[in-house]
Formats: sequence, C-alpha cells, structure tokens
Amino acid sequence: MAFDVQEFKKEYQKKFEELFAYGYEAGSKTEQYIALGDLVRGLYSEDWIQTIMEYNKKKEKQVYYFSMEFLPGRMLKSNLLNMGILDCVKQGMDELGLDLDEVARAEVDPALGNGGLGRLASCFMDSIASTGLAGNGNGIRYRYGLFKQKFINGYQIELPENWLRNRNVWEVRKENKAVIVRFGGDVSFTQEDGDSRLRVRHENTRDILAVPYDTAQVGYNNGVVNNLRLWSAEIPYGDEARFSTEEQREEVKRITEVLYPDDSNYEGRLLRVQQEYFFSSAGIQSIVRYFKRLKLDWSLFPDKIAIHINDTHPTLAIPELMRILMDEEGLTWDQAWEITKKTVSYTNHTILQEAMERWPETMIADLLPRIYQIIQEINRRHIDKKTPLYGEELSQRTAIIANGQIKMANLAIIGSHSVNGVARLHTDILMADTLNDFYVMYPQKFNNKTNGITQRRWVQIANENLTAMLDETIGTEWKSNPEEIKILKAHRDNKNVLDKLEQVKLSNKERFAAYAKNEMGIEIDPTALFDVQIKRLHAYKRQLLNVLHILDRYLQLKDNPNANLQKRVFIFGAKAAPSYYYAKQIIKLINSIAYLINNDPSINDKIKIVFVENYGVSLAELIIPAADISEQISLAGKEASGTSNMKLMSNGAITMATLDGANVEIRDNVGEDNIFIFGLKSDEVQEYYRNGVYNSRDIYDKNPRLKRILNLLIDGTIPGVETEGRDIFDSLVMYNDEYFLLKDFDGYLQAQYEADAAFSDRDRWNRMALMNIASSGPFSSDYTILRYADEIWKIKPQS
Ligand code: TH1
Repeated sequence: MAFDVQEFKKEYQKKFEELFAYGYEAGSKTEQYIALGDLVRGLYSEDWIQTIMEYNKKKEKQVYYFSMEFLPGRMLKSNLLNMGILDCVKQGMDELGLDLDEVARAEVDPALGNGGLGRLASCFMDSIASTGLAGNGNGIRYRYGLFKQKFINGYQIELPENWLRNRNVWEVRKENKAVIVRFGGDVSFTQEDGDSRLRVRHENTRDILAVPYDTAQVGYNNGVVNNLRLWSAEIPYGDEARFSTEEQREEVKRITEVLYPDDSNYEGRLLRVQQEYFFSSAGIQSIVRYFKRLKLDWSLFPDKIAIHINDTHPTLAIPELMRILMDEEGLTWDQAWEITKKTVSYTNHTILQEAMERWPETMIADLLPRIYQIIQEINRRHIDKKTPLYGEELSQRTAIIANGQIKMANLAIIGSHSVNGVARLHTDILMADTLNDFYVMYPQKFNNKTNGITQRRWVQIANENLTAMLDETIGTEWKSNPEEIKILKAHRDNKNVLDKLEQVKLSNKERFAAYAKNEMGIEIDPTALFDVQIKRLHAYKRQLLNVLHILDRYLQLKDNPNANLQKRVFIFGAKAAPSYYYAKQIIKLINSIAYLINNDPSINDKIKIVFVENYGVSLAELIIPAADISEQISLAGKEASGTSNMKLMSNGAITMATLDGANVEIRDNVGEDNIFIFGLKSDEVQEYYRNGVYNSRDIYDKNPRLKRILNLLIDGTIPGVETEGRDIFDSLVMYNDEYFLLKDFDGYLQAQYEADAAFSDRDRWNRMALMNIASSGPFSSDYTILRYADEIWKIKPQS
C-alpha cells in the first residue's frame, strides 16, 4: 500500500477531530485508538469491496468456516502488519508524540472463544486471506465474551467481559443482510390438487432476527480482504407486538448474550443448542441467498460452496441445508442429500468422551421440529443402507439417534464428505479407535490436517526483537514463506548469532518481568529459567504434574538451601470452566503454593511462581516470547493437537513434552536433541486402560520421594488448602489417578533435571532455541490451510 508518513499524520489528526471534536493530544488512549482504528478501516475498505466483487464476478468457489468460537486477539497491529503499513504508522504516531504500542493496548481483546479451538479458527481466517483464498468466517457475535478471571484469596472469580463497552471499530452492522431464524412451531404436510409432492407447512414458530456484523480479514500484503460474519439475535422489525413482555424480549437477547465457558466439555443445555442452530441457520440462509444470485443449477452448489464445520457445534448446518433445499427450494431428498454431503466437511478436535455433543431427542423435537424429522430420516436411511452391508451391530453403533439421544459427531460424519483430525496421532486414534466403526464404513472420508499457527501474529507482532534479529540474520523471505526460516539452521554454530538470540530472549523476559512487578507485585529475575504452562485448566493437561515438580524442588531447597538447583520462574496462565470444581481447586492450590514459596526467604528466589490473572490472547503475546521451557505434558492420547506448543517453539522455547498431539510432529521436525520427551506413550496408556492393572496407591507407597511431595497436600504445609489439598490428594492416591501423573512423575523429573543441565550450558541452550525457531516453519497455518483448500475444499489461491 502506497503510504506516506506525512500524509498519515494529517489524516490521523483530521480523523480524530472529526470523531471527537478536539485535538488528539487531549484525547484518552481509547479515543486515540478508536481514531486510528477507524482510519485503518477506511484504508482497507476499497480492497474489501473489491475482493467481494471479484469473487462474485468470477463466481469463485468460496469456503465458509462455521465456528462457534473465534479468538482474534487485538486487531489493530495485525491489520497494520498485513496491510504493510505497520512501520510507517508507528513512525507517524511517534512523530505525533504517541506510542503506537500504548495506543494499541487500548483495544479490548475480544474473547469470543475458550482456547485452542477458537484461536485456531482465527489463525485460519488470517491464513485464508493471506494465502489468497476466497473464504469467509461464520459465527456468533456474543454480547459477552469468555468471563474475565480474577483471583481473590487464590480462588478464581468470574466477572462478565463486556468487550463492546467501547466502540468496536472493526465491525460493520449489515441490517439489510439480516435473516429470520425460526424455533418451535408445528409441522404439517399438505398436498394441493394436481401436485405430486407433499408440501411442508411450518407454523406458529418463534421467529428471531439474525443480524450480521461483518469484520474484515485482511490478507498479508496481497490486497485480499475477506469477511468474518458474526450474527446477533434481535427482535424482528415490525414484530414487536409479539414480544410485548420484558421476559419475551430478554429471551431473544439471551441467545447471543454469552459464550459458554466450557472447553473440551459438553453440557446439554437448551440455550446452547439454540445458539448452535441460530448461527448455523443464519449462515446457511445467507449462503443460499448468495448462491441463488448466481443463477446456476442447484447441482452446481458444491462446485461453488464449501462449508466447513469446526467441531460438531455447527452440525445442525447439515439438516438445515437439507431443509432449505427441500422445503423452500423444492429439491428431492436425494438431490438435497447429494448436495449437502458434497458441500460439508467436518473437523474433529477431541476424543474426550465428556466433550462429545449429544442432545436429548425431546429437546430437539420441541425446539426444532422440522430439523428433528430430517435428522430422523437421515438416520433411518443410514441404518437401512448400512445394515445389509455391515450387519446389525456395527450399523447400530453408528446410529445418529440412540437411547433418546442425538449424537452430533455421527450426524457430522454421515452428512459430510470429509472428516479430519488435527494432528497425525489424533487422526490415527480416530481411525483405529474412537471413530473406527465409521472408518470401516467410509475410509475415504478420513484424513489428517495437523493444526498450525500464524507466525505473523505469534512472531512478527508478538516478538519484534526476534523478528528484527531474523531479518538481519537470514533476510525477510521467511515472512511470506515460513518454511524459509529453516536457513537459520546454517547459523547453529555461529557464536555471534547465538549470543544475539540470547539477548533477544533476555529482553523479552525483562518485558515480562516488568509486567509481573507492576501488575502483580512479584519480583522475578530475568536470567532465571522461565518455565511456562499456558492453556485451559483441565485434569488431562496435567498442570498438577507441573505442581508436583515444583514441590520436589521446594523440598530439596528446604532440606538444603544451598542445593545446586537452576533458578526457575514457573509461569502459569489458565482459566477453569466456572462449573469445573476440580479445576478450580487446582487453581487455588497453585496460588497457595505460589504464596508460600514466593514469600519464603529460605528459598532465596530459587523458585518463583507467577500465575497470571485472566490469561488470553494478549497475555499470550507477552508470555510466549519470554518462555524458555514450553510445558506440553498432557497424558499421551488426550490432547488432540495443541497449538501453544507451536507458538512457543516458534519463539525459541524448548518443549518439555509427552508424545501427545502435535508434540510428536514437533519432535520429528526439531530432532530428539532439541526437545525433552518423557512419559507413557499413547498405546501404553491404552493398554493400561484396557487391562486395568494401574495402581497409583502402590506407586505412592513405594516411591518415598513422591510420597513426601503428595503428603504436603494434606499435612498443613500449604496454607489455606485443607479441602483442596485433601480432594486432590485423594484423586491421585485413593481414586487411582485417572491421568497417570504418578506413573509419569519420575520420567518428568528426570527430563526437568536434564533441562537444568542444558540451560546452564548457554551455547547449548541457545543452539537448541535456534533449532526450534528454525524448525517451526512447517507449523505455519498457511500450509495447513492450503492443504484444507487443496484436499478438502477444492479451492485455489487467487492470483
Ligand atoms: C481443542 C483441543 O483440546 C486441542 O488439542 C486442539 O489443539 C484445539 O482444539 C484445536 O484443534 C479443543 N477445544 C474444544 C472446545 C470445545 C469442545 C471441544 C474442543 S477440542 C468447546
């Protein structure tokens, strides 16, 4: 983009005065941010219009990524970067006496997602635009994002996150594109004289208006600006009389009021399924409306449209598309079914049973009577067709409806042409185990697409120091072609480069240390080893294993204050679902241990624990560049992929990992010497579950070192955790330790002491960091998305 600093300064001043009617110097940070955001939106608006017109004119095939969650993070700098004007604007702001970074921090980080799944959707939106693919996002404009986390006396407290409290400069309300989504009502069939077909009559429905808010997704230096469409629930115009009571109006608003705070967990709540149908139906309606404008035969629908469903949350898009094609457009069942299957593809993100969506049949029958009929019919035809081929038992196991429940994964698989897992190991487990019955029936549907991340946000924006150092060392090709970062390997023995890398890391650690001091009052030493675990709090992710390791160090230092131990700062960031009692107990435990150890003078700062409040995308951008160790210690087989592992690696952290999810592929890329691997393998875990010989009590009795650590939980050493300590102790020792922490403990400790040794050899450690950065290119979501486009969606980058 042709752009000039002087011109920018003029435009910015003008924009500010136009918006606020006084000079920018007197404005608040929020006002200064809003003026800049508004200006930036104006700068890409022509490309935005142009991109959409181009797609329409060429009747380009487009993908629609349906996701219940998007976690875009702050958008200002990412838009500036992708538009190619970041440096220019930074300089301009500087000359105006403003600090771009400070102004950028005034943007509220929209937390419209829980964790990896939502962040993946946003990395994908960036990559779709940046690789020049015609693609759109479809989701929900929650009035409140994921709760804001506070710690009070070490306990997690949840506060509402009013992310729209200031003006959202990026979104555009498109009232003229609103559609009606219908709930409830009565379904009947009529046949007119001389008409061979039955007509569906769907009456007495509760009609909700879905209003889209569009946000631009700016591609990296390519002029492409795609669209993310988020739907908001409102009362239909002119229908106010039907919503006369406050109660009725509240009910409408409630649909898009708040994001469900559960990650990898399922609650069969009515409001949740309303949300799912609401945005799925609205998305399908707007797609069908667009397709009809092309004036093509319906059979060409799958040649123009690909619909991707991010986990099962948008699965109702399948029966909804069937409904519209049949009831509204008059296609036959077989025509509609062919089109639907060819159009839809599905990603599975977890094998955890507690995350599998199953809706009570009666709930769906009441809420969505016509959709319910269609699901029944899909199920009936599936069973009729598969029983003669695979026998009664196997076919019944793949039924969509069983025991009064509707299994959304089964519907998603049967109603789509592609099912993918999110890392090689995960996909293998799906095929061999979790979804094996379906794999037997539809082997050709199954494929792997290992997750990825965008280095634009996670390196270029989050880690400016590293970016500058890379540019200087290997040139700038890696920015548009992430694989090219591999040429950094040539510098692995270059002492000068290794020292520079150490400097980069140190300055990022200083930046985080300043945050810890200013925001939390914790003093940390930037030369200590920063050991980072940032992810949702979940038993299977095993934050507790990390805790056991910390307690082991604590005991060593208590025994001998001069013990020769590497100084470490343990950094945690994690939210627990508000109803996940055990996870909240673990938060309280970690905070209490932090209090105990951080304030114990005899520990002499050899251990510090920093549990940041309200972890999210913005804090990730601060923490990840400062990490030395990346904790990826889930029980093997449980973490489908993980994506913080990739972000941390790209920033030169060394992975401490089990062979789970994408950790396996990270090891393959970086090599055994540049990663710390420990613990049970996924097949060994499987074997334990099968033969049931695991006995954690036995390990507790026989391992004195571990026993002493576990006893700390119940002997009063840790203040204020009488119940938490007891419950956690019991889960590990008395109730057989579901996630095998005690089994993996020894291996973990050993790997941690190897890490200490490696860290104390500065050249060795820096070389490991360099090799991680240099091996991170293949984990770019640009490549992931190109594989989706080529193998699943059948769309090509625009030239
Ligand atoms: C996560 C997986 O746990 C993680 O391993 C993976 O990297 C990420 O998805 C992206 O693929 C999941 N998040 C959710 C959230 C909900 C339900 C299931 C999953 S799986 C609400």
